[in-house]
Amino acid sequence: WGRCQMLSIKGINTTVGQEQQAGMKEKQASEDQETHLARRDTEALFQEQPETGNQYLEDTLLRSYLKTHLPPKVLEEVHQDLERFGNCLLTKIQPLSWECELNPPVFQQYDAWGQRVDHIHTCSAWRRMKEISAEEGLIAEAYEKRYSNWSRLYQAVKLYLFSSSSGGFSCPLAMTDGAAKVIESLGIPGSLKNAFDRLTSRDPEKFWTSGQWMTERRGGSDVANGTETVARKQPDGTYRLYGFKWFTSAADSDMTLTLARIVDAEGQCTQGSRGLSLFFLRVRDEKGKLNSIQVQRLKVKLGTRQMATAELWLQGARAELISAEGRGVAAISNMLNITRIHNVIGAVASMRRMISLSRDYARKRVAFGKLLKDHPLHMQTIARMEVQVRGAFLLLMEIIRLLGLAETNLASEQEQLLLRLLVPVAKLYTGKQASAVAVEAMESFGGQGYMEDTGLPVILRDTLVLSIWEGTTNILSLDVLRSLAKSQGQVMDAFLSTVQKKLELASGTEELSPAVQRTREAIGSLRQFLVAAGSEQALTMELAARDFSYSLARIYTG
Ligand code: UCC
Repeated sequence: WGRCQMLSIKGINTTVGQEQQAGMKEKQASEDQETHLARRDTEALFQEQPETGNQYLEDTLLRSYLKTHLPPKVLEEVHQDLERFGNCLLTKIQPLSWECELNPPVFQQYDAWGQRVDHIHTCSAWRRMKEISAEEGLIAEAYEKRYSNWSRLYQAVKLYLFSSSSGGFSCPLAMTDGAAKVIESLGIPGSLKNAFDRLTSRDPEKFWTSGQWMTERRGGSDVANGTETVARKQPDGTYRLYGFKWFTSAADSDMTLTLARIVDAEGQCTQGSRGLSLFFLRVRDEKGKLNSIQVQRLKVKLGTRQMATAELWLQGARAELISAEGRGVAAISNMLNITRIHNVIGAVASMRRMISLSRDYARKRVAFGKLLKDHPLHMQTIARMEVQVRGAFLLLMEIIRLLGLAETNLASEQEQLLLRLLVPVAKLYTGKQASAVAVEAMESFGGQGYMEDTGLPVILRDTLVLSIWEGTTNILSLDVLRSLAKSQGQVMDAFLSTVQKKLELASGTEELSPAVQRTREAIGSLRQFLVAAGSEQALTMELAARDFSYSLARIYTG
């Protein structure tokens, strides 16, 4: 169009002066057109950014769950705090989270004068996250038990809201919670009182985070055979640890729990799981000097780049034995179950965030002459994701409810068994769900979803780890079988009778009858499978472990 205009100007008969004038006019017109075009081109690329408001207020399922389950007095107090926290996330914490992404940790091995310093530099936003975690009681809440069995739920809801705005700080919090849980389950021995107080402190000056060093060079799943680290007893009763920890998340943590094999007087140690014991150690002393540890390097990861994950050489790190000798795996399983629950929190939070953004975008973005929200196929896709996240959310809340009961000695034996079974089931299922939902939700932004600076790829990358760390899907499926074997099938009895009760309640509601029917059929198949598998070799159950666990997750969620 601009070119045509220029040609028509050129075609006008003129005198010399007029020609000059016409030349200027031509130039001006062409510039105007170009500017106009350029602006129009850019404008055509403008799209309104998807946003969320207060994540607590906007989460109707969360609010309805709290209203249904919390005692009114607790609800009133919790509601006020969560509304305030939701605003704080929006205005203060989310910007910090982006800063953490833009300023990942940097490892400095030597100082300018050649001295080995092994310093991990973290950004100020990351350090601020630590302070906020203390101030908000993100760990403390669960241990103070102000609201008895509901304190765990309250804490989990705050973590759920915090998770997708935390810039990766959820990871150290998961391990901190796990470490506090282990120490609490040991009866808070005198030597660990200071650590426990700090892990559960609301004072940013006092607050500590913990690591969980389980993964060594020979692998992270087969802990029993992969752990090479040895512990040598010292005359004062402490131990010195020697070994290589291959994947230590949040390496800037203040303390850690870790496994090692105690060496006897002859220098021998027991191999396998029975040779592993659990140790507590401080990573640095008061002056910041590493505890006979060398940082080999930081890991280069697909996601969770905000957080320093390191390879560490333990070269005689001073540590305290905190489990019975040879009971390390059983002792650290208290930590694992907590970090696995945090993993579920992260999975549900990630799905919720992606869908919230997707929904908002559908209200703003026009394509084919109407808003995305008015395209039925688009809405069907979002609705399917919404069903996934709602199911996952309710499964998460159920686990937290059971955990709260167990921690306040209010859980029946059946509830404790159910908790043991549902933790690996939920971890393995929601980890996979979250990855699938994050990919699907990304697509709902079209090509924009693939653009790095929208922040959406960050969410995807950080979500993909959820099915890997804290036990992969297959390892967790085997843990489901472990819980069956250890309880001699009682976890299944607890599962089936609880589901049966829920179905009886649901069958009173007419609209739910097709869902009730389908769930009953699924249970029928599950029972048949269990009977058939009972007469087969162990391999049958092992091969079926993943599908079996998925069935448990779907039935319970249903
Ligand atoms: O460290 C990592 C990264 C940190 C980042 C964390 C951030 C998370 C944040 C999320 C927020 C968004 S990743 C490291 C992950 N590694 C794992 O998860 C380990 C995976 N491997 C396993 O889980 C294995 O299956 C092992 C280690 C448990 C297998 O060991 P064993 O020794 O071969 O297993 P056993 O012999 O079956 O179990 C030993 C004892 C048994 O008790 P007893 O001796 O009384 O019969 C088991 O019943 O431990 C007990 N046990 C458990 N008890 C084992 N697992 C459990 C459990 N889950 N709950 C209760």
